[in-house]
Amino acid sequence: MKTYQHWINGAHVTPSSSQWLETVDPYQGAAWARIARGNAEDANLAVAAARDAMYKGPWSTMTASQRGKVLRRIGDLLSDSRNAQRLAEIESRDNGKILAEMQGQLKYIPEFWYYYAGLADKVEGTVIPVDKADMLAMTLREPVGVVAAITAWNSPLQFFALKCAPALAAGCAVVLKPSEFASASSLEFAALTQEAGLPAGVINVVTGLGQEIGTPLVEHPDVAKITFTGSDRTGAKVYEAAARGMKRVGMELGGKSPNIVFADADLDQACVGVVAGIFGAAGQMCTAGSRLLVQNSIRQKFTERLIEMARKLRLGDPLSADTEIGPISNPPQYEKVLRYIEAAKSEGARCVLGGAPATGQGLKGGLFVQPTIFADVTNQMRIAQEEVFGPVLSIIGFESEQDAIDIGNDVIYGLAAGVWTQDIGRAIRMSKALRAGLVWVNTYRAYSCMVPLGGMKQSGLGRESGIEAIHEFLETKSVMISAAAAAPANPFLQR
Ligand code: TXE
Repeated sequence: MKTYQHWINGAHVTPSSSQWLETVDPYQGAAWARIARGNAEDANLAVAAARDAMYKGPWSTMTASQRGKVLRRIGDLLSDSRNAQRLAEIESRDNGKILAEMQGQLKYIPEFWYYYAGLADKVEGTVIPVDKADMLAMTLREPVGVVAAITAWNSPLQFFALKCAPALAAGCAVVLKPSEFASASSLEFAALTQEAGLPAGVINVVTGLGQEIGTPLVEHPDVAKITFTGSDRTGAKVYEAAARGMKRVGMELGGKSPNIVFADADLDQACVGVVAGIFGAAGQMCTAGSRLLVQNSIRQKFTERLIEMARKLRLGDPLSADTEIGPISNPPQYEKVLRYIEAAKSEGARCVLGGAPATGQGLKGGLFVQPTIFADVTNQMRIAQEEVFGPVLSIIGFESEQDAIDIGNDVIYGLAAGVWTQDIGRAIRMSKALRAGLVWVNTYRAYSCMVPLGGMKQSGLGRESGIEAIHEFLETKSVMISAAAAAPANPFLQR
């Protein structure tokens, strides 16, 4: 069994507890590696390494252009097909995401590094035409400080890029704690960044349980900013702890995104978009289009079409090229998905596809759930309000555009939304009316390193991707310089 230590200050480091956690392959249903079970002592070590790298080491004296070049080389290393394939296989094995999707993701992840490499030396302050005589006033944009990045298990390498690329471009150093369910790819990737010339201590990866090493990281006095991806419940705890230290936070939390199909839509395209939006990654996406709002006049016809397409999805070994849906990533998540299916049935939702664990040939590991569709869902049901994070779709009918807006917005979340219509006016009206951080029209699950993504309402705080993300890791400092030739006559008169 492979053993993964922490990655601190450019070296593999044994956990101070000498304890380890097993990491399970959700397809085989067996442990394939062990990771360090970190604690506060390890957190201290990693934060000290990051602080020293940021304020004393070579990172502190490198120009922004030089930092950008390192980021570019990180992108190059990820573009190397051997590295990409190795990382894709590790992540597939660790969290069950299908290899084809991982390969696609890894083809794109370098773009994040290139984008922020280019942005690193374009961070500019301003000169203010200040209303004081003999004075120069300006703003400097400075790195916020040491960043703690806490991430979830569904897309570890993607989260690594989303958080670390803008943080490093801003000049910060990072301690990343990936999920205890899928830490291997982050550790492997962190070690690879050294080959790109990233100085030791700029990226550190520590592993373990949330309470044992996540909490000490969040509470560490030398951590200035926390960037978190995970559940809204844990996010709220982290937010509270961060508030006590007046730390900056970025939160990428859950969602219950409406995917809204109007009768005037191209129904072929819409059907593919709805299936991809909920059954891609076995529904384990924060942006999953888990509520299908479909106009009543086409509801029956569209539901039949969906069932037809979803029924054919191939479940199986995530490493096999034929597989379209892999297992649920870990046992607690598997149990959670099944609990929601039962809750939906008992609330009166009509199960029109799936609704049970998937068993049979090729599904030996046991963490498979059938693609599941519930019809006759009302927006008050738990299945319509709470994040399942699995391959479970709820269908809700609506009459008018206003109905679609009201139902679409009637959840605590506001991460993403999809709209399918051929009517341009309606597309614009809907894009404006939906309370979501990202609205897709006639597409779903389209992401770009240049387009900000983040939540409204309880889906989070701040934005990842795009130019906005680098500002999340910067602090404004104002500088006022007197050019007066002589001291003021009255020392107490404010200038
Ligand atoms: O998340 P947690 P889990 C949702 C999804 C899923 C649920 C639970 O609904 O069913 O979250 O997943 C660390 N202080 N999403 O249990 O608990 C933890 O170790 C500091 C949505 O994985 O939020 C892990 O690294 N850190 C999501 C990270 O927080 C703590 C993606 C996330 O764990 C901590 C995944 C603490 N007290 C799940 N407790 C999305 N937004 O994409 C835990 N952690």
